Amino acid sequence: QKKVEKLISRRNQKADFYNGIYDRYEYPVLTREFAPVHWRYDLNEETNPYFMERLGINAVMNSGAIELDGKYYLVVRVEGNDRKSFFAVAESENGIDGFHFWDYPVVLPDTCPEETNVYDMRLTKHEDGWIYGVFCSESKDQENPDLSAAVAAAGIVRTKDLKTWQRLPDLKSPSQQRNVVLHPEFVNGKYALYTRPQDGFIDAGNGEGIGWALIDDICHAEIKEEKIINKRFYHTIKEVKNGEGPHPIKTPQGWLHLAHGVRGCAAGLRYVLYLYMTSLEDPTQIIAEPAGYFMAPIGEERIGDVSNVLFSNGWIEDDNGKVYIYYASSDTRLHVAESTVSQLVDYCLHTPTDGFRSIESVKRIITMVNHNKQYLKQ
Ligand code: M1P
Repeated sequence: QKKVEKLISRRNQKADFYNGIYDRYEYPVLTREFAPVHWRYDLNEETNPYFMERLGINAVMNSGAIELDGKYYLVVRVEGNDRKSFFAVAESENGIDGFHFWDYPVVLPDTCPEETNVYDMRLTKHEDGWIYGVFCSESKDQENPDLSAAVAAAGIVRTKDLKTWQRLPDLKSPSQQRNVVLHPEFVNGKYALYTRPQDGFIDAGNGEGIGWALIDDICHAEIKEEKIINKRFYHTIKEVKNGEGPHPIKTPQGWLHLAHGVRGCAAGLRYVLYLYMTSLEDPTQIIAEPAGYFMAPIGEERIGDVSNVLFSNGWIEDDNGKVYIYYASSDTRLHVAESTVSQLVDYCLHTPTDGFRSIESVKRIITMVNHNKQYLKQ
């Protein structure tokens, strides 16, 4: 208990990392060691004479994030030793340290008997007054004899207080879906979803990238038309897959998006984070997309259950324009990075786009060097 309390009360500080775009923090905001003792141990000496851990926690990671009445809340993906993920709320006064779990994990209404696993909730405070959570609902693919064959669908819940959750029917979609996110505003009087159509449970296959769909009725959500708004490209950080992170932040210059991109390499899949912007008038139109990644795993972030992965499904913009980005490393632990809306927009609008060829990258550096000559000391 003392060890857990020590972790919770540990003050976090900015790490010695610089790129002018965001600051990293020295310590993860949550690790599996933060899980309450009373989740894991039977505290009765008679029934647990060896004081043995009964319900181990394997990892805490991909978390939805929201600010409510000045407090910072995460709806955390917690994974038990039994491989099952579930959601649990953790709260903090300042968004960078002091995160502690509520006494009980979230109990989602059990409306889908075939559902095996749930994870990666995106939270959206929608203008209709509800807080929505859209998450991946995973089931065994009953039509495929392969024991590992699974189906991913988007589960939808809503709440007013993160305590009582109302479950709505899963999103109806012509394809499997993961990384589905609800846009915070109505568009043409409809709900709008960022989607990620995929052929299989793991493979995006012919799913071309991040999609967009307007939904008539969120209580019976169905994709009737889906438009790909952020495509994958050969020899980029999102060649194999991509997916929307949290819902975009509205800025005077456009909607600011955080997403993950995946590429293959000899070590397996490499997941990095990238930013892009879409138009306020037409959120399906990209207006800026810097080349390459915004954030990639470094140091201890590189190693974990699924190494070489950064993943984010939560960020919070506070009243002063600060942005707290909650990102998980290697499907194992959760960190925070800090920036501002104005830095992130500047990054998007003034970082060169991808030239898709080495020669174009060289040309960009030459332009930079020539521009900088006048500022270099002789
Ligand atoms: O293991 C890395 C990530 O893989 C999946 O993301 P995607 O659907 O884009 O491939 C998810 O299972 C995610 O939770 C996980 O972090």
